[in-house]
Amino acid sequence: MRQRDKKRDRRYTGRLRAISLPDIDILDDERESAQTKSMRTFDKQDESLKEGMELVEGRISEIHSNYNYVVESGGRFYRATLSGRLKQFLYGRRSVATVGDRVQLDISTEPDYRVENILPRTNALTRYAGGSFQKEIIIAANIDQVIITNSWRKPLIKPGLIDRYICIAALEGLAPIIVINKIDLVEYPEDVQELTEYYIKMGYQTILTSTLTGEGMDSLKEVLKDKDSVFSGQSGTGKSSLINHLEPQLNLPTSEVSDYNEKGRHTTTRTILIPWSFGGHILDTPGIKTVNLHADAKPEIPKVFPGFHHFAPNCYFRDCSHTHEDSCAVLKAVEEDVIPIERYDSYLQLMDSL
Ligand SMILES: Nc1nc2c(ncn2[C@@H]2O[C@H](COP(=O)(O)OP(=O)(O)OP(=O)(O)O)[C@@H](O)[C@H]2O)c(=O)[nH]1
Ligand SMILES: [Mg+2]
Ligand SMILES: [Zn+2]
Repeated sequence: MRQRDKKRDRRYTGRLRAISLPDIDILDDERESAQTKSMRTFDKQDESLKEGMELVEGRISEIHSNYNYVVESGGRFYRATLSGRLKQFLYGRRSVATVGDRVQLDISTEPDYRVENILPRTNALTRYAGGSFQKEIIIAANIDQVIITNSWRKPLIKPGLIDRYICIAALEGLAPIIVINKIDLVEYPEDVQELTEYYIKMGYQTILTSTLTGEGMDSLKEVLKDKDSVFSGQSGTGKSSLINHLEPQLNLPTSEVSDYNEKGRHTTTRTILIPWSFGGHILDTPGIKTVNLHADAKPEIPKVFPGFHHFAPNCYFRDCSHTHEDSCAVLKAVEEDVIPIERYDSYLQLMDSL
């Protein structure tokens, strides 16, 4: 294996699982050294702790600026800053921690609480900026499931976006849940059925909701109970409204979708982590315009694209790209209409984009 390939491999397989202080803004080679550095940082963190600290474990629930956080611990919320020691290690990084990160908080310095350790992540929901730099944008860390939040109309549902979220979830080991909100705006129910049929048949949990009529809200609550979930999707799909419906006292800000272009107004501007009264946590996030994957993920897409895991094992070639190969089980399923042509087109588009 060439050195370059080796590096790539290491970068994809569970990179986020292994590191504690990820750096999002630097490129390949620098990234490598920063990663080694962050590992060393994590090892050293403990060694250089001051005496007399009173460390409690908590979780970052809001980020106010680079080094200013709200940390939840045992049901209490602490305004905290990153300790000088950690800042020194992490000097120059633009984004050090993410909402959902588990940390150790020194509460002996009340009222100036300090984050003294950032613990390694189990997973993260990550998307990438477009263009050749592919800057990493970590939406949330240490979560169980992604609520892929769509609205039927206002803004119009984009199934291609669902496909991309499902791929990211599969790559990071998160459970994807498809929510189609504003179901009260549906004119022809058979349209919804046509769109959701494939996902449901392939085993993806799909919930139709309306915060106006209350439809589907009990099923949604059932899925959220005792889990840590992140609501992600386009602006205006109703992420904050769904959360408010389940937990009215939160009273999160929401606003009308523009009549002119059916776009949301980016009402939620930063990610927050909140405990549900019925167990588990919720992360409300700002609306996104697009979801890009990293080019390194391309070889995995033929295996993780929605539903393809049911077919790909029957392809003649193990690394089948499902495009030109003989004896391709995916192409056969497309021919037989088991995989709708729209999903296959979406697959080609995603592969093309990487
Ligand atoms: N018709 C209809 N409108 C809804 C429903 N749920 C939410 N809305 C409306 O959709 C608009 C946008 O809702 P928000 O909750 O602000 O959407 P969001 O996804 O949080 O948007 P961002 O914070 O910008 O990402 C509001 O005017 C809500 O009243 C629904 O089930 N049906
Ligand atoms: Mg919102
Ligand atoms: Zn194939």
